[in-house]
Amino acid sequence: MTVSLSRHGDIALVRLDNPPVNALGRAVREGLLAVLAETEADLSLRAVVLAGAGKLFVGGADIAEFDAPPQPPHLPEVLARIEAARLPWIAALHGQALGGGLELALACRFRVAAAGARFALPEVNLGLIPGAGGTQRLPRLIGAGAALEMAAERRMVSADEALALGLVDHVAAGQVEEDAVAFARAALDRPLPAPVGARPVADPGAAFWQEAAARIAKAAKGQAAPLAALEVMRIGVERGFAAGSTAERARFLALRDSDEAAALRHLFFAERAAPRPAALRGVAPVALSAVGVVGGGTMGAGIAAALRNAGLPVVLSERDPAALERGLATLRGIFDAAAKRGLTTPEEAAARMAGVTGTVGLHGLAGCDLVIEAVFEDLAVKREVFGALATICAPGAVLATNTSYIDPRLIFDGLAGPDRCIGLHFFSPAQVMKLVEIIPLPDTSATVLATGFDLAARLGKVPVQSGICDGFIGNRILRRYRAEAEAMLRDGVAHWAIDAAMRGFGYAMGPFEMQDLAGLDISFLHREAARARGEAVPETPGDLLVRAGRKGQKTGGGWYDYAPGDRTPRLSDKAARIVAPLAGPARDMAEGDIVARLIAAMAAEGQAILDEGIAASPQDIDLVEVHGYGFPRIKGGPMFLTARQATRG
Ligand code: T1G
Repeated sequence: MTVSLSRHGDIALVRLDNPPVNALGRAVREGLLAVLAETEADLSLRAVVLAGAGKLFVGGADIAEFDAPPQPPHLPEVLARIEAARLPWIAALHGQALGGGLELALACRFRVAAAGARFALPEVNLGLIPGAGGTQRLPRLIGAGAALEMAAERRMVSADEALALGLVDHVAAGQVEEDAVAFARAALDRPLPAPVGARPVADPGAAFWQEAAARIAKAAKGQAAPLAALEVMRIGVERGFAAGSTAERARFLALRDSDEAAALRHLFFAERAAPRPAALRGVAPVALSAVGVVGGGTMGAGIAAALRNAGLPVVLSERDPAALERGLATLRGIFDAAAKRGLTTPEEAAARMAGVTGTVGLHGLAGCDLVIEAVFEDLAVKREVFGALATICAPGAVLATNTSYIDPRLIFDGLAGPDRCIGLHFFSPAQVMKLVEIIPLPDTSATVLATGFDLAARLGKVPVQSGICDGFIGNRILRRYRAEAEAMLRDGVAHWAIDAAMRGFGYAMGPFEMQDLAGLDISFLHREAARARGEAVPETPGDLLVRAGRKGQKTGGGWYDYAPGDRTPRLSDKAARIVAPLAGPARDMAEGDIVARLIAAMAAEGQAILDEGIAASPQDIDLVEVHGYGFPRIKGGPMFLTARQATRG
């Protein structure tokens, strides 16, 4: 029963039970109307307490409904009828009340929160605004300033903050339902406050709205929803609840149909499906009590930091005391920087560092349940490490390589216990980047694969399983992206025009700026190694630049020039002269055409990756691009964007 009704004397108790998050789907909305009618008709009742079953009150409207037209009864109408009811409703709020769940609580006459309850309007994360009165009722309870922080700026408030703000009327000492019933009885002995929607709201004035608009627009980074929330809230404050509600509904419906909201919904569900592949349902991972990391360079230290941030003890191994000291210093620097930025406290930073044991050589890793290798990208070096680990670590210890492009089958070839070997490809900086490509080998056991996914989930990362091919999923698509960009160069399109187009699309930087940041010599060495193997690898503009000593930012110039200590790319006549032999006669290309051609190349490579079974779904490819390569989130990913454009014709 999604909406049940019981009676505590003259107080009705309505309980929502729609696992897993009591989303306000159609059945719940119909159920609410049914119990509303029943309680209104029951003259023995004096009030209604509304609660949620399970771990939280309500997680919001049912997002899964948004890909289809809205179905009645519509949430704003259901809430308006609750608000106007003869009987006052009292919301008993535990866990979280999010989005439509908070809006439901706002339609009640009172709100009682369990200690530890939290409240937010996260619709902007989905490219939406609150669509059921949140932008109108909230300012009438807590003022426009705090309401705007919640509706447009992702502010979440605790039960105590909510009490201080006036968002809730009482914080329960005990069981929230019982407290709410007692609260209802006491409230009935006093004159009732007006329904929230009928309460007055102070207008903070034009200067407030202008300053807030500038602040929100800057933070929105091209997203439409946050500013829309401000605009409809302002209408409601300046012109009244009815006008504001009409404006809110119109803007909500328009955003609900937008490409941006569809993209963010696509990622919302993809991100929740990623840590739980169906094939691993019911497979228990290896219990991890200590994790070893081999290599204290940028990647190794980042991985160690991510492990510590998740509370896992780490043994960091390096080949000699000096290298170990450098690795530990890098790791300490990561924690200290997080404390300096206020992401953690200095005490927490020290505790995270205290959970790291440094060791020279590999024997100190003997007690680890999982060892992640992050040494130099050289097959012989990696093979030597794992050859030793296979004898040092317990037979059931999981051995993982962080290789970004070497075939893991070559790394583990001939090793005892092949079922415990796996690839875990982290992205730098590993303590920040969410993507982990999980690369099983033919013999990798389901338990070890489940351990990879479980580890990614514990680290708060987005795991994507990849088959074995050159570059796995992400670097293979990156190679195709770069090749297409260089093909456009040969067609005469300027590299700075290509970069500008991709920055306009939403990337932090274009493909050539990205090469300057990462260093042109890395892919140059790959091409040279392939040439040395006798493969026919045509000369590229990148080769010409590296041969001329222009490796990117690290040499003060690559595709662009860089002033010392300044990462701002400046157009370089020298670079233009160097690549001229491989560039076609100059021609213009519209930004939209540049973007379309590069996205099409990425999607074509993605389709090939799907056809080869390297990736399991288009969603996985989009997760790789968004969480590993900076694909703009509000565009959804190359596979989503291409499919949506195809349906739009
Ligand atoms: N609708 C539909 N399904 C949802 C859902 C929702 N609102 N929230 C979660 N799920 C599914 C999720 O896909 C997963 O499914 C399962 O529940 C567990 O989720 C009108 C328009 C609530 C904090 O944005 O933040 O209200 O993979 O793994 O870690 O103004 O889910 O198991 O099949 O995340 O315990 C606004 C979104 C909606 C909140 C729980 N609300 N959800 O976290 O579980 S729009 C949100 C969350 C709206 C109104 C507007 C989290 C959570 P499956 P989970 P969790």
